[in-house]
Amino acid sequence: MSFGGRLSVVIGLFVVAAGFAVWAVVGFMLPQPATVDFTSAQPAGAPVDLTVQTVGSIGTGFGDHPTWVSYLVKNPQGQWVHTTAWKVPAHTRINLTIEQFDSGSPLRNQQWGRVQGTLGNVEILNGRPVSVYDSNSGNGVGHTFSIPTLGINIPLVGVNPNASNVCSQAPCSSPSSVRNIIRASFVTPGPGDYPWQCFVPCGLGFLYGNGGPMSTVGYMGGFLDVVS
Ligand SMILES: [Cu+2]
Repeated sequence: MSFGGRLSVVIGLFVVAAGFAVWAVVGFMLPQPATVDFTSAQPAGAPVDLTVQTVGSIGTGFGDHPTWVSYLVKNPQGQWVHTTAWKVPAHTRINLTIEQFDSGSPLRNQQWGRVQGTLGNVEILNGRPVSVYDSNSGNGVGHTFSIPTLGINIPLVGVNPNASNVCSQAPCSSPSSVRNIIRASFVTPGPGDYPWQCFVPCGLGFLYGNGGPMSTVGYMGGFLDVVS
């Protein structure tokens, strides 16, 4: 290789290395989504009530991506906040309530319609126990709440998108908005950071539906921060 060729390879490698360095520093400096702390929300050892909602678009009140699909969580003070990092105590029963305000579709993989890892391997969908949901029926499945390392999967059945009372501005808190209420319980393991995510490629407008809100912490995925 000529001197010029070798020089351009060296310069090219240097530019790539500098780019990675800048990317790492910026990623480290950017603010991370706040963690909502549920560890002192109840007496030690008592079950933790964790209430979240899923919305088809987060709206204008929560940052830079008003059209993105998202989860929100109700903090111990009863306010809806836009973060998917939740701190909970170890070896404790979590009573999860998910208010699903989004519509759904048939699942690409029917496995995600099976409830797994919850107490009794069931979810309570609008008051009725469900162990498998056929997403080719009804309004399909909009999202899942899944913690892969704990074997937990909870399908979130969609609402009728043609209903007259679909919530279009988060947080959805009007009692008249159409929703599905999904309840399930599970027991936290020992301390650790357990990532959770949705497995429905619901990032509309992104490659295969897996970009945008599906690949950004704070929307369709986050962390269960389990502490002793
Ligand atoms: Cu989703």
